[in-house]
Amino acid sequence: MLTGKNRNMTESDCTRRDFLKTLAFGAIGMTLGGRRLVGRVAGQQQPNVILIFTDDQGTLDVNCYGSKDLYTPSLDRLAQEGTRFTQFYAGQPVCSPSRASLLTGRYPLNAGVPGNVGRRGGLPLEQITIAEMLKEAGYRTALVGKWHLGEAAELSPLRQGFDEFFGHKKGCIDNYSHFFYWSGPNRHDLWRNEEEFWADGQYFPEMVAREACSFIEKNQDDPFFLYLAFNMPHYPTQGLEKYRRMYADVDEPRKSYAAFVSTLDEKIGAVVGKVDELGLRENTLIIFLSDHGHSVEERTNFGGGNAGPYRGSKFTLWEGGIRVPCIVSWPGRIAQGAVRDQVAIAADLLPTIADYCGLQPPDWELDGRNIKSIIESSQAESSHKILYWQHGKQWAVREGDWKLVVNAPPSVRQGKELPYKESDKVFLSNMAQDMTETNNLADTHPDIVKRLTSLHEEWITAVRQD
Ligand SMILES: [Ca+2]
Repeated sequence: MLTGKNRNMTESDCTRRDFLKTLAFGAIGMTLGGRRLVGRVAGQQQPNVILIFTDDQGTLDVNCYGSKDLYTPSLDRLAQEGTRFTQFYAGQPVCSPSRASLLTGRYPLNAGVPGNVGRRGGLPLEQITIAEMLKEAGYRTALVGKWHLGEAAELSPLRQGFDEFFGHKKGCIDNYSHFFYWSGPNRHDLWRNEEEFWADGQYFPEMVAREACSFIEKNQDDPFFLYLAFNMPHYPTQGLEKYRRMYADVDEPRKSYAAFVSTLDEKIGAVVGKVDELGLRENTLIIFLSDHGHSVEERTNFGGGNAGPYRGSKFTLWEGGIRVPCIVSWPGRIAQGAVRDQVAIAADLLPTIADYCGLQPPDWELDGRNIKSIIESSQAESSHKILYWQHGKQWAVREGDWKLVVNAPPSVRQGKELPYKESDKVFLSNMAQDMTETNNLADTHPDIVKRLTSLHEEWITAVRQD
């Protein structure tokens, strides 16, 4: 493992950067003079990469995923112009660890972020992010939107490979005052790089889209990486008025949530539209996914998202907590209008992006696997035989079609509480026969429960660093 928890920050940062240099320059024996070509596979063009990460968007909360009541033309079009996954998983059902997993290509525990980050802590500097990988390969990099991986200046996105940062550092903000109101003292939380940025009354989603478009325009002649981490449809659900009107006849909490999803869709459309307008689309890999399932917290009016037949929501390891919409689009390179049913996970995106960008495969320890072959073929084998999750006391293992969920709380399906017995704390499902996790097979298949339990024990022993 690349960890250096006992070193102080400056030393570990240097060590990490030296390591990156060794990795990048040593991998193909090039000299410092060839920086732009470092680590690249000869002759391959470097595409731009836009990674769109949405916040608390439910499993089916894009029309093309099955929510027929939504208006999401931009995401539906992205799916038509790309390949859509039906069994794509988040690393955890909550914001910070899911983000850490996405950016590092590791399980959250291996990325040093086991749970949500508060005023202290964050993504350890020795972790290597997609931004660092691409920056070393000559990309201009930016985070626009939500960070939630450390509030301290020492844990800034600028210390994790991003040349530029515009957005907020905490879990959520009011979209007009840019204050965090949800625990402790109310605090303003809008930043341009490490400078506090005041923009009273300006609608944050519009600012995010504008910043993203401006970054793309500024860097249109050079390869860029844009991590576009929208804070929508996370509460407070403050959709644009035209969408509130559009859903006027829908009941709450769906009404406010849906209006915010359509606002999100519009802003994604504005950014993709900018890529089209500049003629960059055929040289830009666009990836869209949500950070985990929809919220049923009080602050989101106890729901609004749609996980369809799936059980559970945010904070749970049932499918509705971790199965997320995911679309990859690169016209000319990736099949359009295609659907993939193979299992994949957010940590897979780092090595996959590396491959598409013509970089040598990362040779530090990753949990994610390159899924380019799956993106290219519905017949390719899944890159994972086994997947693991840990969220507080909850844990889950998926091995092929078998999924064991332990200590998950009682849950909802389409707003209704599902029956839950004490014995359901150990819940075994066969996903090929019952993706809804309705019938607990633990009693009838104790051998499988035992095998998946030992897989979990081996894994947790290997990853736990405390
Ligand atoms: Ca979230």
